[in-house]
Amino acid sequence: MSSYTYKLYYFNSRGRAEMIRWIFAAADVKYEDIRLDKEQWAKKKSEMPFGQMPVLEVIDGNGTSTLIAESRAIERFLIKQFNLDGETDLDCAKIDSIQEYMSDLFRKMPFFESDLQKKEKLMKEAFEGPVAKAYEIVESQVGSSKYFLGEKLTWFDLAITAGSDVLLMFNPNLFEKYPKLKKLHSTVRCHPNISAWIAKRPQTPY
Ligand SMILES: N[C@@H](CCC(=O)N[C@@H](CS)C(=O)NCC(=O)O)C(=O)O
Repeated sequence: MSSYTYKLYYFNSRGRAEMIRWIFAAADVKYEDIRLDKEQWAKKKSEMPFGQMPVLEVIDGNGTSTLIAESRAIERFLIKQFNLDGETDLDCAKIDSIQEYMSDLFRKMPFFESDLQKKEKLMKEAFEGPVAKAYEIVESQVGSSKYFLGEKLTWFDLAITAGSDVLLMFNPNLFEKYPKLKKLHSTVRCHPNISAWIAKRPQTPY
């Protein structure tokens, strides 16, 4: 188990920090979940490596502190620390591959469109087109085991579940045609450490 202590800096929202929080939850590792408001962030921004959050502060046994910026870098570091990757290099590559594909999909989603009418139209098109295609592909790769790659919970199970939670806010019928993904989503959300986190996390709109 890790000998580091951790402080995670982000806003009071799920956003780009939630997957990191799920990784801590799955591994049952304690950390300080520091949520800054706008005023606190204005004072802290210049201390952060790239002037953005999330940032993970890692403090080793000698008290030496390292700041890690970029959500993906933080996730990868913790996945290694807490052994949440696939069991073999090939399994790791399989989940990297599918996650990169899903990340492209998420980057193209119109989450931040400010024109609400336009957003509704773009969302409908996205769910009928690229989302349906991606979920069909992932569904075809889900086997009969407990998690995506067998009996071991990996970060991909966390990523697809947390990602689907975001899509479900816009389309509650997301899983209509994808029973295996629906089951995986429910299995991960019912994992004792994840369900405990979901129950106790601060309630925020996104
Ligand atoms: N690529 C970065 C993007 C980080 C990012 O855009 N952070 C936003 C919040 S989601 C931020 O810090 N905004 C405040 C600012 O730039 O002052 C990551 O994935 O961590």
